[in-house]
Amino acid sequence: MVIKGRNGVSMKAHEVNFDGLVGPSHNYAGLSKGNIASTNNVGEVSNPRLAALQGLEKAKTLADLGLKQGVFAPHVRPHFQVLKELGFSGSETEIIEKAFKKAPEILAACYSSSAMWTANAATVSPSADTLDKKVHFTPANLNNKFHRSIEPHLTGEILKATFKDSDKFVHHKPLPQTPSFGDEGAANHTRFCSDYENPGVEFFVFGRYGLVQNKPEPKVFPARQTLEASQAIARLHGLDEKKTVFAQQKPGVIDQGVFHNDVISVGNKNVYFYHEEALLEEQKTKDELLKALGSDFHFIKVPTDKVSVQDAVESYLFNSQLLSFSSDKMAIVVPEECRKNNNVWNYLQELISEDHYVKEVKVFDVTESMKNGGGPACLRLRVVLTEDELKCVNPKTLLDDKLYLNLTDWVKKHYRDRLKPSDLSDPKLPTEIRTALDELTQIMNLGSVYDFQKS
Ligand code: SUG
Repeated sequence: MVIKGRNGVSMKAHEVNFDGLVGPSHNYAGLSKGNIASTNNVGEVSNPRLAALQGLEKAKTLADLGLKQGVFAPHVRPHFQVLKELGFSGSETEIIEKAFKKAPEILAACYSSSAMWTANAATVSPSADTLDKKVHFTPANLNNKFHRSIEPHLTGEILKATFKDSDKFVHHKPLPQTPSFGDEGAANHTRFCSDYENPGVEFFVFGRYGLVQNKPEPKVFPARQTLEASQAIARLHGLDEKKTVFAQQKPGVIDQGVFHNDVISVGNKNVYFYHEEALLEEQKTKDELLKALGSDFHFIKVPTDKVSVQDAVESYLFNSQLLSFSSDKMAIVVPEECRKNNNVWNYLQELISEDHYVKEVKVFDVTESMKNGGGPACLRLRVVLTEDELKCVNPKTLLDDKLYLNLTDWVKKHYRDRLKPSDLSDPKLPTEIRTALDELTQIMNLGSVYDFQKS
């Protein structure tokens, strides 16, 4: 049945996955302490062209299967403004030369293509959940890592260029840039619902308290998301307190490499797929979720004796996408690395033969992203939109055959197939990137979203 809202407008809603297009400077700089893949692959030669094509292939395959799929443009790199703010002066060539010589780690951070992991771009609340019945966006401040803390401003601009209509979409500023309000966006946020158009339960998982002392927290690696940040977002978005649940991640698993909750659990509709070690207070959280949703909730708990936390971190089993292909059938989209881990692969076979909802495994090769700790779920931001709201999205950001062809041609024309750390000193690279991105803004009708197009 199609629900009709005010003025007879269709209120049916869809989950639209917006995948981050990998940027032309994708490289392995080992920038993310606590993210084991990033640390382990530091200095390796990357292939930006392959990385971008792998991402597009995943998005297109899912679009061809009938799912709604969008794309977010990459950020421009290097971030010259930040390099200047850090005291590097002169012409752009001189800035690069000096930074490479004196502080290559700063240059690498300012060259990172990390905005590709759009699960960290923002937290999004669909209109069915918010007080003013508009879709709310808050770009994540990402202040735990320098290379990511330089993303929020442009992320906000790209979101505004994609979701323009102020009658339907509300864009908030990122939270204050201080560790107490560390916010990593949708990587620690899940929305449960009986159907996308119905009011849902918004579930925020945090790694530590930002302002309250003497609370459990990890000892080895940083916890990036704070409770205070999650609470602020819930307030800003006008969420119903009775339908909002907060829970802490187990600090010990962060110390084993689970730097975001989406490395240890994933949810879709009324299904929560999670590892036994994911939550500090598992039963309490489940009770709260059940009460808040007030209808059938299906919990799939993966036990440690079948899949260890180490298996989960190596394979990224939980950094999967749980996607609804019909009202009662879901598929789990996993990275190729899941096939290579026997425990995980055996578990997945068991899951699809026994589970009532999850009926299929779809495997994708996103190795280039995985080597920096980003699996299928990191590469997408979920935005639930009614059909009416979907009509107001910039159509050139929604993936169809034509956009896919344009984007793959564009990648093949502009991207290098090899990038090693010393290549970041190449004075030709910034111009190469700007030429590519200038063309992209036309393909995706983004306007002059990049600073270099404004001067
Ligand atoms: O923030 N990696 C990203 C991976 C983000 C994954 N996102 C989610 N789980 N939602 C990060 O750690 C590595 C970049 C480098 O080392 O060059 C990096 O930023």
